[in-house]
Amino acid sequence: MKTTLKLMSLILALTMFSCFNKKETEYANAEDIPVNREMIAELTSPPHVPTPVGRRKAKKLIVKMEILEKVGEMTDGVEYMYWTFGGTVPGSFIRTRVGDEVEFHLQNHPDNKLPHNIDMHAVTGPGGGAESSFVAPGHEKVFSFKTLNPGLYVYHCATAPVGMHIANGMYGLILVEPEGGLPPVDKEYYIMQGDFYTKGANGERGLQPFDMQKAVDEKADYVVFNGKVGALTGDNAITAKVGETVRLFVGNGGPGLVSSFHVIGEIFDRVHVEGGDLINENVQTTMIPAGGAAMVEFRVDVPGTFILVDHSIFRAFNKGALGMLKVEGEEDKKIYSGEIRDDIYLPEGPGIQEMPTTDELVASEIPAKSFEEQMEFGKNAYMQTCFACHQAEGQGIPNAFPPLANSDYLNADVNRAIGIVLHGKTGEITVNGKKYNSVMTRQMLSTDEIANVLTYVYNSWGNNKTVVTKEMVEKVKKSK
Ligand code: HEC
Ligand SMILES: [Cu+2]
Repeated sequence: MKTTLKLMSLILALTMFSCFNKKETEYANAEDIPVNREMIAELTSPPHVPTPVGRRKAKKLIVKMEILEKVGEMTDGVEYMYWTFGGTVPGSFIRTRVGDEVEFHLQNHPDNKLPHNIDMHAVTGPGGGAESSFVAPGHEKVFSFKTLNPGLYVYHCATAPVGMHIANGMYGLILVEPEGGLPPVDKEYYIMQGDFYTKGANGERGLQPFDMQKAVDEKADYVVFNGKVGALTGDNAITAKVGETVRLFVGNGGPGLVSSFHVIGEIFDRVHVEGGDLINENVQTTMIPAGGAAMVEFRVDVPGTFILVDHSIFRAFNKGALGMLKVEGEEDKKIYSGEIRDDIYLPEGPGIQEMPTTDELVASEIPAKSFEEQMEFGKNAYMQTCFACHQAEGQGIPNAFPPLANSDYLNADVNRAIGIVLHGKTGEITVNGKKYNSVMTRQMLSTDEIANVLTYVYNSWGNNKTVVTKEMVEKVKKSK
């Protein structure tokens, strides 16, 4: 009698146990996944992302997001009144898993001027939450939703005029991981492109107001990653070590432009196309629509600085859509040799010859006969070789390429400048009070061309009018 009772209770306990232990994959619909316990969501500012969900069970996830309207720097000397989710552009990264019940608290700071709301593309419901979250300054709105579909989703403000709220920076990403989480990687980063429209032209100083007409015409003054020019360059570059796997959560807030996302010198091993389940492999450039996202994964095999761009390339070099991934570690000459040789190629000649010495090169060129000619030839050389990085007026690109215009570094030491053009330059330098830590490759120019191009640079844009001669260049060359 006693044993049967024991047996029965054991069976009962076992069935109860297995019932509670029911595997989540057995739920046909994500909405049936039970949530156990409550948890405050970790929110992070770009380029960082919260801890992966890993094997954690679905939970009631409490998200507290504060809207802040605040002035920030678009680029050197240019300020902008950003409207933000969580104080940054893009807004705080939200990381959830399928089956989570998200209790969203949208807080509009009392110092703000305007009402806002949030439309999350991860939400199944009217307006993606916009209708329930419209909140005036000094108020908090609460609504809740269940994450049904795994993927990487954009969220944004959807208060009229919608385009204006987005253009001012009101967008971010929410990730819904599948059960068990995404496969682990070594490094994860959060990057989001956006286009900005200012009353003044690109670079015009001061606090720049939003320009509605330019936005309607989609004529962006700035196209940037993470809200400003240089958010991911120089000291702000994202980093990895040789051999590590990297996952980029890349979004595009728009409001107007589609991004052709590319990393110079890398091939994406895997791309979650449009942030969904479809995986494409071996991709060079992935298209990220306005209001869309992608997860991009690759292993870094060699050291160096890899440049992130919108491959609509003027946006990268002239409007700011340029970031950097700095990879440290051992070189692998099998994968990438670096420059081995520079030979002369003569299609009609008897095969490959050696590079001639500088003297031979000089002899075959017509040297400049006057200062005016030096300036003319120098300008040509500048527009062919230096312009891409240092820009047309020598103004450079903040945090990436130092200015040659009015450069204290340039003016302080002509032999050093000659050396830089001859041999290239790496390592930290300070130009006009700003630090740069990047790479300028050796410029393949003859002694005459170096003399001309530097004479042009020294006699333009407020520099100290040094005239650089071929002899000066040769002296530096020999002194090496
Ligand atoms: C591929 C991009 C690139 C090109 C092309 C390039 N530079 Fe640079 N240059 C740089 C970078 C990056 C630095 C800063 C290097 C560092 O951080 O150590 C630099 C630094 C300099 C500096 C010293 C810093 C300053 O602002 O005064 C001079 C002078 C200079 N470059 C001249 C030239 C000239 C002249 C040319 C053309 C013949 C040229 N560069 C072509 C990228 C470039
Ligand atoms: Cu808004």
